[in-house]
Amino acid sequence: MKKVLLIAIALLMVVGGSTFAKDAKKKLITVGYAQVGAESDWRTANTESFKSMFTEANGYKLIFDDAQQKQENQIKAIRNFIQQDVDYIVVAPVVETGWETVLKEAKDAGIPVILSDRQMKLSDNSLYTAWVGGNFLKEGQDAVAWLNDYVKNNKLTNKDLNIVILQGTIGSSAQVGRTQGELEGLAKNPHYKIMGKQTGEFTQAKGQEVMESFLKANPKIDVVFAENDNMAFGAIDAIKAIGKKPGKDIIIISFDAVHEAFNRMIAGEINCDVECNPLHGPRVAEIIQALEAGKPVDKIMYVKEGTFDTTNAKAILPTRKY
Ligand code: GYE
Repeated sequence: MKKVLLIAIALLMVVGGSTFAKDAKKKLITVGYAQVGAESDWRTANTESFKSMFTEANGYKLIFDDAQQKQENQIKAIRNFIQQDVDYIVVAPVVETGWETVLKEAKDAGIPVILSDRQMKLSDNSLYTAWVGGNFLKEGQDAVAWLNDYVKNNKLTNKDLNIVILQGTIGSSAQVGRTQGELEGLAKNPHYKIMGKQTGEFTQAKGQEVMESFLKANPKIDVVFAENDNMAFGAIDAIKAIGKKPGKDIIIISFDAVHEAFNRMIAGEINCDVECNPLHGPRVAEIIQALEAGKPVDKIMYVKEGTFDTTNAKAILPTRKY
């Protein structure tokens, strides 16, 4: 009798132990992140933010996919995540449109989709749970507001200014919002002459190439809007190559405000930088934790962002996290 009891207890311990081990494993929340690519310093900081947040130590298993700036790759990645039955799908969509089919597949599989960074334009907003990122339209407006102040403070109000725009990936919400803010703001001043706008795909190499062609077509450019810092770095090289001084002969207004851009502002090569915060890892984790706890989450969450220029860059640089 005693022996039977002992065997029963031992059996219970084995069964109980293995269930416990399974529970511990099950507790890791699996997150598939369909990332845009690795096109910029901003993107590198964003990837790092996810990789350092979604660790096993923090209770997550992260499946990370770099789509190399191609929507078709992101769609494939999302389908893979569905097949692997992840707990959550996170997408930083390359472009705004064309997501309904794959998001419906995620919905049918019962997997919540969280958007981060760029937005999607959908016929049915119930296809995603929440979005967190920057307010790109406001960023474009802030950039023009800075130029308006600069013009006033430097007594340039009566001067025509030739302006070019290095746009981001066409159709990405970061490009759409920033370009809209810029064009609407610039249209209010007849002295602002837009001489060209073209995509530099958010990369330094393409930014340089497009700036070179702008300068060839029109050497009298006064202002450049670069819709991200890496394109601004490329533009700076193109401007230097024709013997002009970036930040002096040509005003440079950029977006993101990554670390290197602060160095460039301190050096006087970038005049103004509108901030776009890439540290979305912890923000997405907060959304997931709320959902796990059955709490409601806001559908749209804008991150607060500032504007920096040569007057405050040096003081602010030591406080920057990316
Ligand atoms: O400005 C750029 C990156 O979507 C806000 O993507 C992001 C943009 C960012 O490549 O540097």
